[in-house]
Amino acid sequence: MNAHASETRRSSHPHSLPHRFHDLRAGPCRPGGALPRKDCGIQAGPARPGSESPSCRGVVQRWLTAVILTIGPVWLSTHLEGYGLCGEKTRVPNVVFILTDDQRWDYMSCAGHPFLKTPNMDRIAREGARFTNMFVTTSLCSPSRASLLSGLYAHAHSVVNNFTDYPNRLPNFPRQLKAAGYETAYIGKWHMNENSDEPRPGFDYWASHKGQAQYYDTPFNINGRREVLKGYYTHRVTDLAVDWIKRPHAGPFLLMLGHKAPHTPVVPEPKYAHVYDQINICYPASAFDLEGKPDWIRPRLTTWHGIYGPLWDFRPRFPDTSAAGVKEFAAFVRAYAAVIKSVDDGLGRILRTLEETGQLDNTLVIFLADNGFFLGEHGMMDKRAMHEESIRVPLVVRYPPRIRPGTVVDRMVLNIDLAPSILDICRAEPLSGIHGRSWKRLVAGDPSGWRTSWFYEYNYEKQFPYTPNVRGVRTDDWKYVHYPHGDGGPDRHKAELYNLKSDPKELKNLIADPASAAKLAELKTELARLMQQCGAWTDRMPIDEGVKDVLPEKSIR
Ligand SMILES: [Ca+2]
Repeated sequence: MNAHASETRRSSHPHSLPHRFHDLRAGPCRPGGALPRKDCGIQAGPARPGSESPSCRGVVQRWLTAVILTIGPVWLSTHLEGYGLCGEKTRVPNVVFILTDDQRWDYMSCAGHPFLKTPNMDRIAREGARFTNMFVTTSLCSPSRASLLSGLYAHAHSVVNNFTDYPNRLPNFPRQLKAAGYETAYIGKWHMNENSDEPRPGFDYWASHKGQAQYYDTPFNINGRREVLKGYYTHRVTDLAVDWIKRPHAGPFLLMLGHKAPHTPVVPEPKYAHVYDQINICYPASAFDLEGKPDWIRPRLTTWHGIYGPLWDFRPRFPDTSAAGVKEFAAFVRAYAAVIKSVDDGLGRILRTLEETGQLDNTLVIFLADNGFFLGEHGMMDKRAMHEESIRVPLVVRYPPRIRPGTVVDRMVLNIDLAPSILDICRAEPLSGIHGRSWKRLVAGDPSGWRTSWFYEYNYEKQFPYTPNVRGVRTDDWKYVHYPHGDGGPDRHKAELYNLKSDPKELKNLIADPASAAKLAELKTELARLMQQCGAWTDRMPIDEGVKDVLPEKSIR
């Protein structure tokens, strides 16, 4: 894009809310109303050269300067807005929300990965914030995606498996933003309802497909027109996203981009197909340390979701419990990392496009995944269980007006928090009656009143009979997990209790440890309290039909 075009785009993009939205924020500029609203030079968004009114100079400016020097920018960013110390045209950010499918939390170099380099994910963390304790409340694609949209737990939004669409009656954050004047787009993998690629409500632009798609040549529905996008999925959806960002936008926009990667069956593009061939990869030690673990984990070892299973066709002859079988596991892990490299390249293109169009610093960029992924830990592959590798996901966020570069948030944040946080930062109407909460103040350095516990739920799937029903509670330092049968009777499987502070890899199950009995009782009480608080009580779930050594239908793999 040439400089002139770029300048034109900037000037045609005021990022101001519709007038009716300003009315919500009308009122005195500060207690006492001494500052006329129109004369305030501070905006919630980044200062723009030449945007200050000359009348702001003088007394007001001196007062503001003193406040800024005394109290500091974080306080300002979180509080002044509440007093209406904003410009006539309060800027709201664009939102670019990028979601990967099944990327575990530590597959970013900024999270300490030993060989995967993700410079663009790292850039967002470096110039914004990285959430080191971001979790999903159900580690399964569709339920987690519906939680991201709605701010609700799965039992409340009703998408409890991968075959249910997002209910049309249910509000979500894109619709709230659209109602607030945002232009909205969804590009890429939607993954709720395997059988429909139809445009979903709330999006002005739609480019998605049925089900899981393929890494190459996926048929898309683009605003009602069907077209096979030839080539590598990650790059094709990035092309669409880049083109959409470059379009003229009359106001603020929301772009949601759903990647297929690194969902199985992983297929790296040729550029990265052999990039990690020289990396030595072993089974994790916890795969061989199952003492004290629940009984259902052992029969899982040789199934579709076990380390000795077929590994999504990376292991043609299975089960293979021999030491030599690690070579296929290693090949799978290398490919899993390689497809994330392509995602990172695409992320770089999107950041560059925002930069070139002068919109980067007025865009809330959010990068995260819908669930984590076991890579052999406790002998498991895939997700669904409540161990850390499954429930912890990456989350990096960039928005300089609100987030200091290099911020690290270590409090426990959940997928149900994204919707309220985005609406809060964009000053749109909040969703009512939801379970999640906004981390706007948390990311600005104010952790007061933040949650210290949360509960997890997963329902047994007949289509993937490798994980029981799961209910559990996690605090900063402890985790209690149990596996209800589904009939209201006593549990048939052993439960798990971990001291995460002394045992972060969850190797020593303390469920039968007399010294931990008081903690166990406390956590059981807390789990019941949290479930009751969130309307998950009485708790309904399917009957656990056990771990079965069968392969899932090909169409849903
Ligand atoms: Ca997923």
